Amino acid sequence: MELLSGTLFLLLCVCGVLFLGLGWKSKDSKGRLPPGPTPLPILGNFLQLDPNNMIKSLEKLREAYGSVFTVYLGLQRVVVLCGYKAVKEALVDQAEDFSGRGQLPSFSKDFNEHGVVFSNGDRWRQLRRFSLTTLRNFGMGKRSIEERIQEEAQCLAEEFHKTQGTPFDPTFILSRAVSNIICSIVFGNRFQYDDEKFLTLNNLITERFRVGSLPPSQLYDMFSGVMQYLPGPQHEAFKQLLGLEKFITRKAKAQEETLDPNAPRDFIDCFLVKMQQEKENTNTEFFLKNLVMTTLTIFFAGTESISTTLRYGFLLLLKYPEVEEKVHKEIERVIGSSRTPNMDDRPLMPYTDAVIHEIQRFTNMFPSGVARCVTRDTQFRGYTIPKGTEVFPMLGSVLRDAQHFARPDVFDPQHFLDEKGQFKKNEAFMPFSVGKRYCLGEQLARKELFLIFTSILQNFRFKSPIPSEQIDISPMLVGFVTIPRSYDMCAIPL
Ligand code: LZ1
Repeated sequence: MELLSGTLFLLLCVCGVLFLGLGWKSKDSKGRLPPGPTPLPILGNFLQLDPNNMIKSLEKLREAYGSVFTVYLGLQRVVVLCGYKAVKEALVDQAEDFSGRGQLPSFSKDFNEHGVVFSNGDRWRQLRRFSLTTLRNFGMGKRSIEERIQEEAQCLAEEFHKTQGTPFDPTFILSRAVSNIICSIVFGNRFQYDDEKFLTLNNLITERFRVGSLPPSQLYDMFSGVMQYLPGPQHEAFKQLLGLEKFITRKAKAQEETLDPNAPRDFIDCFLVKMQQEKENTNTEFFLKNLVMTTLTIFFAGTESISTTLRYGFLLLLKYPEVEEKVHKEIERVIGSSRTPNMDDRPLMPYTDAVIHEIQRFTNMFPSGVARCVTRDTQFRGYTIPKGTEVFPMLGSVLRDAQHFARPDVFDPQHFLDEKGQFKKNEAFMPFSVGKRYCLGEQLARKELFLIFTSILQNFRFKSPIPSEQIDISPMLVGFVTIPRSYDMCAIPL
């Protein structure tokens, strides 16, 4: 009897699991989901997806199922959008439907739905509006963002001078410079490049991105239910963010003591002022946890992405000296050598602008975007996507869409130039994503790329210690982000 009931119990469990696993089938009876490979219970499409190479696996599925398809990362259903047309129709034409943030377990766990990047609903709307206006209006009283970037670009050029034309790996110095710009905006001050505290902070972020792109972390995002109980580097990532969180919390408390609501010194001060204004509001989204998490996301989103793009860009110039030469010529013609570049120079420099666009296109910083989700049951191209379903807008497939770029796999600034050599916009240029959740740092990033790029090339000619034919411009890693291979360069003063 005992044995029988035990067996029965087991059988019921198995049935339950199978039923749960297949639950999506019955749930979707009201509408058709986009096509996709048949998932297994619990495992989903694990067998069709290589966690070492998620992006490649998804591109393969596109060949079989078309530019809109469904996959299951474990139990998580994901609708994948490929190419300009599909991404634009979803994120722009049905902007409200696709304005949710998906769950990236390896990030969401620490953020726990706080801060501007990983929240949803009214909290997200309020934090986004605040962050956008605060970043946009930064001129108020104190120095503008442009001035902060210009100052940092000059400090970076000085560091380049110290290498005296000998080969060096630009990774660390670039990430310090870019990180300093964010520091100046959120904390009110930059740091010396050898400041201990600054280096610690900076290492926390670099490590976070490195660990976050390793296979166990990708697996974690697929199977967080299991991976959170297994040992492995995925847990390190959380420790790094905790270190940053503590630092920012301490900093915010210190600034509160000396706050002058009439003269906010930085982003944190602006948030503190907003907290005071909303003190009476019991439903306010402006409280310490959201301050810390919003600052944290701006801090770390603004550091690795931009410094990696610059690093990839310098590598591409080493590979194509003739492109670098034309940029030098344009800088000479428009700016000269005696004054600091500013944003008014950009419209006069179509070639440089095209090169920077092409660098961003080629770098493909976020191949699968940052996961979205649909905010309600959504009709899309005759399919029904149930509320809460994750959506991957494959930005990499848009940036290499053969319908929009003549030679998608080749680095060629002509992609952004017309016959007269004037800058030519391309609607498929969307490295910052599009729709209601496009990158809120876009304007900042574009200023930084232009000002740092031109300031360095105004002062230096690049030289590669190895022949340019031997330079490998294919990425070292394509995961949540794209990372170029490491390299050494020489900066010869002009
Ligand atoms: C982001 C970045 C990193 C992680 C999440 C969102 N936006 C960089 N820009």
